[in-house]
Amino acid sequence: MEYKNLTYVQEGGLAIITLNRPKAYNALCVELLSELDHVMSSLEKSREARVVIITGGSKVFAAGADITELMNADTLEAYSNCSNAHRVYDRLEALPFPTIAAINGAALGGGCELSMCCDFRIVGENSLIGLPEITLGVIPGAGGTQRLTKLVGPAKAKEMVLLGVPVKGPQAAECGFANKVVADDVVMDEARKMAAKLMERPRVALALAKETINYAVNVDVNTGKSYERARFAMVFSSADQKEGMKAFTEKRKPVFTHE
Ligand code: CO8
Repeated sequence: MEYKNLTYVQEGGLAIITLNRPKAYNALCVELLSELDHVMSSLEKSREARVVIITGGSKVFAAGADITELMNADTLEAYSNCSNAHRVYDRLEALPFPTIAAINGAALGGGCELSMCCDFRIVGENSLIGLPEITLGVIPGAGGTQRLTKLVGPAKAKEMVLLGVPVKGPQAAECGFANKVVADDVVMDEARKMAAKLMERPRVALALAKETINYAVNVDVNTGKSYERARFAMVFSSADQKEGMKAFTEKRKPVFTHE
């Protein structure tokens, strides 16, 4: 498929998705969302991808849903847009390898929600993060009320959603939204550094650890622990479990094969 609103490149194990709709600040129009959906299909099937970085480039991450497209929606259309966004965003969240949002500039509304489907967020110090939907007379509709609440707690989530005032990079890190805040011009370098470290880790254990933590967010501790037990047992069928533990006892660095 030829993409008009994003680029998708694979550099060895690193897949990089760059939202590319500069005239509309990377607003997530229906076509862009459908291209993202297509990228998810490629990534889910990929034997090569080990880490994904999503960026919007050096100026803006994404300014949310395309307001010009959404403004005349009726209730049924709004419902269907919301379901579609949930579906695509859930696919991103569930990818079986780590994902990093590299955020410069605005990550607002649906853009902020997209970044929350990633495992890590690295933000520039002048980035602008928030869910300003209330100022448009609506509420977040791509998982924001749920994911932001789990990330930063209900009080901060209510502050951000009910007031609709975005925060800058340093505050986003302080409240637990971002993993790291760095100078604007090194956001992508930092994301690449993190990706390189993650690619050294064994693929099977990474996938199972991610899946188990994602599960923890939505269930009680005992249910989560039984899920963990099953995946802990499962990881012992990987070659890297044998290698990782053997290397420790032999006092050497493990050579993981990601099998
Ligand atoms: N939709 C459509 N066009 C947009 C959007 C948007 N969300 N954001 C910016 N643009 C366009 C502007 O209209 C402008 O176009 P033009 O040059 O043709 O006039 C261009 O991008 C640049 O924007 P500004 O002139 O406003 O640039 P500034 O630097 O002054 O401001 C901001 C940048 C702060 C990003 C500002 O544009 C802004 O506040 N944008 C809207 C942010 C917002 O309210 N987002 C929430 C949208 S609603 C939403 O996301 C609900 C999600 C529902 C689920 C569905 C998910 C897909």
